[in-house]
Amino acid sequence: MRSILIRFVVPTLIAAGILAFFGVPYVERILAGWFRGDVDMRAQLVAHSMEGSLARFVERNDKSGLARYLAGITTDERLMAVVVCRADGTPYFQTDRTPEEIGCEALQRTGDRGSSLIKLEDGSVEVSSFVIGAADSKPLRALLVHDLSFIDRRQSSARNYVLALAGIAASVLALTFGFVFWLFLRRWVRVLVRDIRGRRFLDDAQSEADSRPILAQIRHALREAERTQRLEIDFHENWTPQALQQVVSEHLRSPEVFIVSNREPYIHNRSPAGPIVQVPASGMVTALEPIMRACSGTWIAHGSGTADRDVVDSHDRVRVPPDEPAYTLRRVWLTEEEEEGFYYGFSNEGIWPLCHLAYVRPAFREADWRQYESVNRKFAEVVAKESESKDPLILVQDYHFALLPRLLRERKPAATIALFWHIPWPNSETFGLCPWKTQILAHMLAADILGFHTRYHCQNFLATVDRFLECQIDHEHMTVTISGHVCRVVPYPISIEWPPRWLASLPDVKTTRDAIRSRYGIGSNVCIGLGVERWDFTKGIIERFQALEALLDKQRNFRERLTLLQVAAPTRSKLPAYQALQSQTLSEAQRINDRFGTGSWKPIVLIDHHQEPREVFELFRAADFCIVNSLHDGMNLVAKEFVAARDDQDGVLILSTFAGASRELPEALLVNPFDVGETAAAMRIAMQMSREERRERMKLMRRTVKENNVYRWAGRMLMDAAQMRQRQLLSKNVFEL
Ligand code: GDG
Repeated sequence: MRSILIRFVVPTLIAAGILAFFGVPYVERILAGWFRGDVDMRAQLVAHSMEGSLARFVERNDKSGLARYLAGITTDERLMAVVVCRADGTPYFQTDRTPEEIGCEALQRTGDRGSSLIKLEDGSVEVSSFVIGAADSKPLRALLVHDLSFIDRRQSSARNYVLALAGIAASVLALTFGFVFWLFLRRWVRVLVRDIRGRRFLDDAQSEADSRPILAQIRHALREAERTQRLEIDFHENWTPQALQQVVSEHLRSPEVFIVSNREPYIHNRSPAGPIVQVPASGMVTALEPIMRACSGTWIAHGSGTADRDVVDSHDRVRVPPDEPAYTLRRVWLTEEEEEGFYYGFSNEGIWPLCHLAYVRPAFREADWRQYESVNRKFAEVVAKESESKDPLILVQDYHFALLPRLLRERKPAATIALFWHIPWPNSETFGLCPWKTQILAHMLAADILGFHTRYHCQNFLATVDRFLECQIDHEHMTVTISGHVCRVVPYPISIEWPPRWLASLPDVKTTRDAIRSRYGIGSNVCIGLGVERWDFTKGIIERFQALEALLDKQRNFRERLTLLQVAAPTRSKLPAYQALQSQTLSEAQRINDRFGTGSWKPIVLIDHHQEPREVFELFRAADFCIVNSLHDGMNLVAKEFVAARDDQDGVLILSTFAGASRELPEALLVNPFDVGETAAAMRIAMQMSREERRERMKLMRRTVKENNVYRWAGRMLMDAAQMRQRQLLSKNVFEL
């Protein structure tokens, strides 16, 4: 109702006021003109009828007769007085009501036959004159004084009438507009509510266009706007932190931005020299850190470092990055039992193997599930407490927080919530193994946006929802409607920052390569194959070793000519599957080195500890080829980082077809990681590839990674979030009316 007042009634009243302000003086001027015209005409008539009689009285010098005659005439309320003047301008006679200010000198203003408006103290008079008697006989002149106060009276009545009329007309108009608009809106509200609830609001409304043309037009306009925005994103070539900042301030209008993840972007660990900061080996952190720098929001994560508690303030907050603070890290503390059940148990022994087809059996334990639920609730509480606005933008990360969207929605109904799933989503049959599948799916669908790396993962998710939940799925627009809430399922291929900031401090490729060779004892005639990952069974490290063994086995001429430099950053080392992988990796590396190694040459150099990001990029620049043969991987950022590191346009990428990155980088040598022979052949081809072909392939891949960098990934997701916010605002406005 308030908006009807603002949009219709107030403007109409303002328009009426303006009309009255300018219209009333105009009407007054017109009326005054008319009345004065009347007075002039009347004066001429009176003069005409008096002329003869006056001449006779003057001729006879009959002043008393003249007085009686004029007294009769001046009883007319509008003819106030008559003054008769001699030829020399002295008064001959004047009637009783002649105003003091009027005398024969007024003749100078009127001339012999004319009139003039004279303002007196208590009103205006019109004075007209005419000649009495023959023109040659020193004639007398008569002045007729007409009272004009009736014009003022009539003007004031006319003004009141005009004002009253304008007021009544404006009120009637405003009420009519308001009423008609209200009737329309009532109808729209019904239609919109139904459509929003039924998720068709922005869907194709072609069939309804005829019956609801206005609504169809709104939909059309919104769809057009969305398409333009999407084109803007898709064809915007130069995605930078500044462009991302612009999206945040212009499209999202700088709301509170939160990222929630298990892994924190900076870990403080104790050391003899005091707390030291570590950047964890995590693709998710690598991708999100630049967004937080751009948005300067709050990142909420599990405080897992040994010195994490030592550096936070009384609210468990610390500003990061430590050397150039740009955003807030809010740490959440977990007990040992919570970490055990939530992180190691349900997340990494349950969901991780469930979602990766690496043939490690998932373990689902009731106690782990309970901890998973309670830690998700704990994080929801922290977000609600940290957020001051009622509609923050919350970007939830990964499979550790599948329950968070609903838990957040219960606490912040107006929030815009996006959950990004960094790992693959399996087919419905596989996901069906999870005993709590329906709870997980229902909680996830409370998000506004669910993001996966590839369309294929989105389709797997929709098929899973279709199989296990009662809901409406629109496959064309990739939306799921459940209990009136619409959730969009969208592919956002994640990426890396461009250019990676670590490159700035590194020397040229040749110098870097020499440094690495001498650091790891690799001869100058030996090719460097590189593997960099968390020490995880999904990454295919053992299969890589087997492929190397097969190559050296079959092609003796490659012995002493190739060394695989393998970074394996320890991760989840408490878990039996990871312990088994670590010892298998160590023994396989040892076995292969023992089998083929000669003198100073070793086929495998295993770096079994965490590297600083700068060291990782040093290795990328030193390698002849980089091998990413994950058995299953949501995206894989190592592949993209290797490409970004090679500004010399050299180096070959071997990439698993089961990594999401293979969809974007077809110029890599694509391999089936389960096919040891094919992977071995790819290593051989990489070593034998001509410089020209390496350059061509690398150029194409660099262009792809540069254009599809992490800012575009974030920009697309944030733009979609902005659209969801616009829709929420629209429907909120509609409900409020
Ligand atoms: C998940 C998904 C998805 C590796 N070793 C060290 C180190 N790293 C860095 C790499 C890279 C990151 O860790 C690994 O990223 P990935 O994408 O390869 O893999 P996940 O950690 O499994 O990430 C994956 C990703 O989320 C993003 O959505 O692509 O599919 O599984 O940045 O350089 N970094 C440091 N020291 C190391 O020793 N500092």
